[in-house]
Amino acid sequence: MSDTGNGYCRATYRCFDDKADFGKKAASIAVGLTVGSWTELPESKKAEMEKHLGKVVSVTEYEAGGPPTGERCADIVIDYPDVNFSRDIPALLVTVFGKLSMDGKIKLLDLDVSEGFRSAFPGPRFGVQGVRDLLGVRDRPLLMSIFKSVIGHDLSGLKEQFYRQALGGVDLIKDDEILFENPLTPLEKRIETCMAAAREAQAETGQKLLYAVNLTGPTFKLAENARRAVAAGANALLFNVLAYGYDALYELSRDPGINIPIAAHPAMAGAFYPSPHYGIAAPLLLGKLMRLAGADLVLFPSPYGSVVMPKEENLAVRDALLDGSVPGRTSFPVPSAGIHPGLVPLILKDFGKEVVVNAGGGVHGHPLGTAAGGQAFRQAIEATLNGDPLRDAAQRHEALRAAIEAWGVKQ
Ligand code: 1AE
Repeated sequence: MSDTGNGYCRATYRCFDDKADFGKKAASIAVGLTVGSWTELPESKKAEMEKHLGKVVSVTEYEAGGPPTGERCADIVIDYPDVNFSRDIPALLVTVFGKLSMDGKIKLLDLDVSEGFRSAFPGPRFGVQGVRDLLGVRDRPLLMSIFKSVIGHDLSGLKEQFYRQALGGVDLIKDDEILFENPLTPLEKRIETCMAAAREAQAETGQKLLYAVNLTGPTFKLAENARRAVAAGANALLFNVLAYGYDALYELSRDPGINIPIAAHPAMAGAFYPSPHYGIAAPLLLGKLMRLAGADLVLFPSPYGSVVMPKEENLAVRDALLDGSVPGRTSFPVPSAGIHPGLVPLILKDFGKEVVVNAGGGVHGHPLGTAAGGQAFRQAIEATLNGDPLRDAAQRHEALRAAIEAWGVKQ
């Protein structure tokens, strides 16, 4: 998120309308979301209220038949004075897109916060470098696998599944986001069991591993539950950010008692970003705001797999998470959903080394089993980094060969 640096936070919208005067629309947003009314104010009052008034920065119109959807629309940029809102993400969002989100066809495309606003946000505690340091892996993309078939399973079933994933050489294992507090695998027991499996696997593989346990429960209990998780030996958290709100992530990420990385899950993101007409654009929703709120890793649908996000948007999410010109640590991009080893060359081509390759079905659905699933991914990553076509590498690696036979290779 670039900074405006001048005491204003800048919002960019795309507004669709067949007939509207977009200049007037922009002016009514700038006034309506700040001082309420302007022309009716006496001159003496205007001087007093000036510092609270939103400013229209630009209005760029597209006539019908033009980009981006063929409908008549305009990109409207408005600056909002910091003095109007407190330094928290809910206040910012309610100011720039509270009532406005319900006022016709309008989408929030982007936000650039002021230096003053940003100064309240330390950002990710670990970020890309911190996660790499914890794992001791610096020279390759990371590999994460996702627990599957967890509901209704007990601790021994979970332990077995964890161990097999770990044996495959993954760097991180995340809970399924739909695994909540439950009598069969309660939080502390789950952590103790899985971390014991991680130690057993480490004795075999020599590899460190982060287990992102799903942090759940009522909002006001999250911090307490996270501290319980840390006390039980958790070394990472998974968090459904959009269900709770960015502010919950912000509070967790800066809590001194919760000093482990947090992976943000994108559950519910589809209610916000896919429409061209409504909602919040993916690079802001899953990129800038997640990083600002303190996510160390951010999962989002990839352009390759089963829950598809257009590639241009995907790469913009990546850029928002990794942009080195933005103050604070970078967040690891985790393009996800429907990922299998045959997609690794595409992922690395688009994301380079700073990416977490993440798969559930692509690990557990491997024809030779879960451990072979992880191995196939590691083999695919190594081959791609060495410039080896996957089909050539598959001649030397049984796990990769079986994966390619099952899922193919995508160019
Ligand atoms: C976009 C989130 C992906 C996710 O959480 C998940 O569980 C993916 O599973 P697979 O890899 O599609 O089986």
